[in-house]
Amino acid sequence: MKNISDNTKRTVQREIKRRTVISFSVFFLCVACGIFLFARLYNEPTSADNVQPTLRKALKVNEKIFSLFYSKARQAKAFKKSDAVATVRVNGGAGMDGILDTATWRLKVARAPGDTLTLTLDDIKALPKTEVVFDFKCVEGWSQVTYWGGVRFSDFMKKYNLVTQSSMKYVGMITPDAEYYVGNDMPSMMQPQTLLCYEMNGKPIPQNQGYPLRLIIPVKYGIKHLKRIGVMYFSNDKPADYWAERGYDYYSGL
Ligand SMILES: Nc1nc2c(c(=O)[nH]1)N[C@H]1C(S)=C(S)[C@@H](COP(=O)(O)O)O[C@H]1N2
Ligand SMILES: [Mo]
Repeated sequence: MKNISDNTKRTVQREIKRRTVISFSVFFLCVACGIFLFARLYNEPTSADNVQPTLRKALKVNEKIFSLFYSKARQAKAFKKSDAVATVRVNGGAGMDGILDTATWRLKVARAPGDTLTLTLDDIKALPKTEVVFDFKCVEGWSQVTYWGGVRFSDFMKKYNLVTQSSMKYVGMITPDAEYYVGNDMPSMMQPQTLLCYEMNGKPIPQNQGYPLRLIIPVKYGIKHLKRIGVMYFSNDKPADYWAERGYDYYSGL
């Protein structure tokens, strides 16, 4: 090392300095860009669905990716009945006012405009019963393993010959008072764990958890599991969705 000339030393020093300046410049540029982009996103006016258009675009890309990898075979992890909690958390009371009486309640299935099929709870119970135990997840951040029984949505569609309806893209559901409503994509609805559900822990569903009939759709977050179904309809356009209107992801898949 003794032989390194002063000239070479100076060149090396200069190179170190040059690189240091470049590193710091790039670093500060990145920080500045980050602040600028964040400020722009933060100040972006929200659109009709209460979300900044840029964030909405990102959610759309997410949805495309998830839909692409989604197949009918995909199922939520199944649990044993003994894993299920005894006390099931109650969450969300929109469209749940008052006590529902099955003497007057009917499930209204809008096959097409002006063509509505009207069913009683006994009509639904007459179909084969299927049970599912899965980890119920709410977007608020809690989850619990719960145990449900009812009729597979796909069995229901077959039984009532809803063939053209099942070729449509979405199923919409509305509470009897129209206060809560959701839309779900047909592949998720036809998935074998999706139930028109009338039992929880082997007993009729309690009033506040969706009596007499609720949706259980294990491949989706809780917001999509509409309690107390009044009306069901089919559409190629996205049905109105309570939480999507308030800024949540429409797809809300797990
Ligand atoms: N009719 C109706 N269904 C609803 C809701 C609601 O407010 N009204 N909330 C949803 C949400 S956010 C969750 S997490 C689940 C909770 O179901 P649970 O009360 O049986 O736990 O119901 C969903 N279905
Ligand atoms: Mo939820």
